[in-house]
Amino acid sequence: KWQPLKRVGIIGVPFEKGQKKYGVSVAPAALRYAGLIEQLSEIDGLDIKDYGDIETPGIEEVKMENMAHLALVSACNKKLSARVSQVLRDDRVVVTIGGDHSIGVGTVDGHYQVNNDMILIWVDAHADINTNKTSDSGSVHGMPVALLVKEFSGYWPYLPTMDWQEPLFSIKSLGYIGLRSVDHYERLAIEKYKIPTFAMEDVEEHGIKKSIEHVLKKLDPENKRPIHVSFDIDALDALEAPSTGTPVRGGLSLREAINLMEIVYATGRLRAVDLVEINPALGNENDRKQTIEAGLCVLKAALGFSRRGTAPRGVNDLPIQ
Ligand code: 6HN
Ligand code: MN
Ligand code: MN
Ligand code: MN
Repeated sequence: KWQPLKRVGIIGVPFEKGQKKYGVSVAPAALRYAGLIEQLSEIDGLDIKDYGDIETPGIEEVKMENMAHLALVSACNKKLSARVSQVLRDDRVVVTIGGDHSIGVGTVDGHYQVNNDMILIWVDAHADINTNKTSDSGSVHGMPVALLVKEFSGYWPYLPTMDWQEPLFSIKSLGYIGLRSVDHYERLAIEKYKIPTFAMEDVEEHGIKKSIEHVLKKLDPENKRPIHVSFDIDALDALEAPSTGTPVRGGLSLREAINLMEIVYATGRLRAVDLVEINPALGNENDRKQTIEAGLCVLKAALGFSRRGTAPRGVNDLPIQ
């Protein structure tokens, strides 16, 4: 019954206030400049529509303990959530290009509004499940999962400007792949709520194919729920994707990430992908190029690009002289 949706909608989110470094907001422009739309359009049968960028200028800040730029993060995500819902209602797979990972609040919220049976695969070096009480950084890009899940509402104070976002998504519909930099309370949360998690040690033990298959089976044994993949480029090894704000060595190879995405694509149930935390301002020209290329490879795999190649449609012989 399920088959891959060949219609795709692209959203850019030039937002970087969920963390402290300059440059991650440049990624949507850098990916577009590198040929994002053109490269995706070359995939067999894809119909791409660009919904443009989410801009959030001129928002007045509010003060919140150990949580920087809450009002800006909130305003951006509110707009983003509505746009994500719109793309899904247009019957397109939504591809959101960040921006830092705080934008996961908007993408998942917007997806949940349309498909409340969705499952979420968080592919990341980090678990991004801190609250403002457990975070060492005060950066919201380390908190999106904690903001989204209903089981965490009791761990948050009242958050001014966030009234639009009702955390309804259940932590039982969440799985992790690629973790290797997990804070103490984040690990406690993973254990307490038994979040299906394939940290790098587990990927090592089972391989990437079994890892993603286990997570999908655990969250959705009947293979009937829409899938959202939130892909932080720092899930990749820092040698594969150096231009990112919080790189961690010893991560996924690009081959593993591509394979993960191919497997998700093959389910036919992928409805949303986020690609976040590419920071073109970090590293040298070569780092930047390598990181952007890696991001494009991951997205192409998610949208059906085949490494085997595809024969021309409706043709069964080579051209004759
Ligand atoms: N990201 N756990 C650290 C923190 O500051 O809370 C790192 C978060 C990184 C977030 O890469 O999306
Ligand atoms: Mn992240
Ligand atoms: Mn990360
Ligand atoms: Mn990061």
